[in-house]
Amino acid sequence: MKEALFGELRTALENFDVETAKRVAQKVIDTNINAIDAIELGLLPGLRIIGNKFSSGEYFLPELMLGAKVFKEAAAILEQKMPLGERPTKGTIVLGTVKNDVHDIGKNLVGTMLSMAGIRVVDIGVDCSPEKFIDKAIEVNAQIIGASALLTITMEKQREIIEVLRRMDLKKRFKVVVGGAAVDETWAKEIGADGYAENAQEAVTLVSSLLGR
Ligand code: B1M
Repeated sequence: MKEALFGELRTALENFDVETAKRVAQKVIDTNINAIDAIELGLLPGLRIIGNKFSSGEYFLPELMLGAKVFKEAAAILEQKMPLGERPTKGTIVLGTVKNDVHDIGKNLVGTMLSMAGIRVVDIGVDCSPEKFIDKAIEVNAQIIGASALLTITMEKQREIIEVLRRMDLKKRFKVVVGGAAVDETWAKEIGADGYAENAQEAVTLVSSLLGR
């Protein structure tokens, strides 16, 4: 049953069929199937297929945008069912996508999973300058700044956040974690980040351990 529904989600995404994707997402909820599995095993593989077709030149930007729209609308239904983390919160992270980068699907997923783990997430959106991350972290008294980057031309902005923190003598006050398809562990070490997570689950483990739990 659940494999069939995950397959339907993947196909709906591949066909840019938003109504079917939403209907199947609702069925996942109604039948008490794990919403995270539905995202990871249904929606994400569909999005990956679209991304690969974009890489190979079969698809162009409009298809990429349509795919993202179908993903977001179906994921919004699935995310409603995810349990919120226990209270009080374990700590606060300011989470955003770096300057000149508008990809937010992965960041949102990371934010949802962190919230579910009881971590307070202050999401500052996309296209965020280093100053925006830092000002917000000061304002909400966060322990961690999380920066997502999906493009090789924007990953450099993660380094900038750390450089600005050093210039402001705030590097010791905030831990910086990085992620996103463009980056890896080696990059995180090179720029002096406090951690790298490959996916949302790893982000929860990393952030929880940096918060000392
Ligand atoms: Co864009 N795009 N895109 N795109 N897009 C990629 C990233 C690309 C790899 C596609 C490709 O060529 N195969 C490519 C980048 C190439 C590169 O630089 N290496 C690319 C390009 C080139 C572009 C444009 C430049 C295209 C153009 O205009 N010609 C343009 C750039 C716009 C901009 O940002 N300035 C562009 C635009 C777009 C859309 C707007 C159409 C849309 C985004 C919509 C949105 O997000 N609201 C889009 C999409 C959908 C993609 C792909 C297909 C899917 C990205 C995604 O959401 N993946 C993508 C291809 C791909 O990645 N296979 C692609 C699913 C998501 C769950 O994964 O974001 O990796 P991800 O997040 C993961 C982990 O990385 C990690 O956890 C998440 C969950 O597991 N993670 C973190 C993420 N952030 C983290 C932060 C953490 C920790 C972990 O701590 C803080």
